[in-house]
Amino acid sequence: SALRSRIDQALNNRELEIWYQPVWNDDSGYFRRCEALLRWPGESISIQEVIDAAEESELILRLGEFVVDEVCSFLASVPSHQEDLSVSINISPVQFHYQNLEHLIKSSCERYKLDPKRLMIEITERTTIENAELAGKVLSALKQMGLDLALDDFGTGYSSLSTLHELEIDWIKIDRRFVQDIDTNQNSYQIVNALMRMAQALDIRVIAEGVETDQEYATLRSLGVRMMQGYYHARPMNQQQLLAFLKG
Ligand code: G
Ligand code: G
Ligand code: MN
Ligand code: NA
Repeated sequence: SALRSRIDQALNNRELEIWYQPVWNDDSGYFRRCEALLRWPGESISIQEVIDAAEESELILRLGEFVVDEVCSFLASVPSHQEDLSVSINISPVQFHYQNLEHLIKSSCERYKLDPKRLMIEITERTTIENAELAGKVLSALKQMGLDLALDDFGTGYSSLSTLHELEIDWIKIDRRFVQDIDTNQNSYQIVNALMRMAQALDIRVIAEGVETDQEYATLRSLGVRMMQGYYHARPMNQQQLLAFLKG
């Protein structure tokens, strides 16, 4: 397709960038974790459309390699006083099928002399359904390397308690849609409340996504949420901006 060939060109010309959105930790009062997010400066097309198009071909594998390489190279270069910074990377379900993720991440960490503990993997419920068995094997290898595992967009799909348990999920990221109307919709409020209790019982940590207002922040705190990611605390930013942001 036309879009796929533009993505192909963008990869060749290194037009794509990785931006980083800091995650707020209410306990420490620090940002020490962030999510890597693909960006295409100068293009108005949404990144979701880019990912969807890339997933129809082997382009998603090249994109995936680019993201891992870029993130490892960045983390290896951060100043020594910020060496506790860690980054989570979104992984497409397609990558589990057609890419040796374990090898990709291991070799990239070796190339940049990076401790794999500084990486986290974000998968969606799609991965746990479409490739359950294969994904389980790969994820368990990655966990042995020291990576943390997060289930993204939580609450929108079909993950069961047994999935969380079997895959040894360390984090769940509560989907933005529940945060968005947590102060106006009793259902959303009760769902987040229930998710928090479940996470505590299973010893899984929680990040709330899409926190935009003071009120949402306060409500989430009252429900015991400690980690938050959203425009209220920080927007996605490029490498230079992130380093300045963390310093300031
Ligand atoms: O940042 P934004 O809201 O535009 O991202 C849109 C979607 O694209 C989100 O679902 C996000 O998870 C996904 N996404 C962003 N960066 C990456 C990436 O590097 N790899 C994959 N597979 N998905 C990404
Ligand atoms: O699917 P995933 O959770 O990986 O995507 C996260 C996306 O959410 C990022 O692409 C980011 O741009 C977007 N995002 C992060 N914080 C906010 C927020 O506070 N509001 C909105 N509307 N989007 C956000
Ligand atoms: Mn994500
Ligand atoms: Na998400």
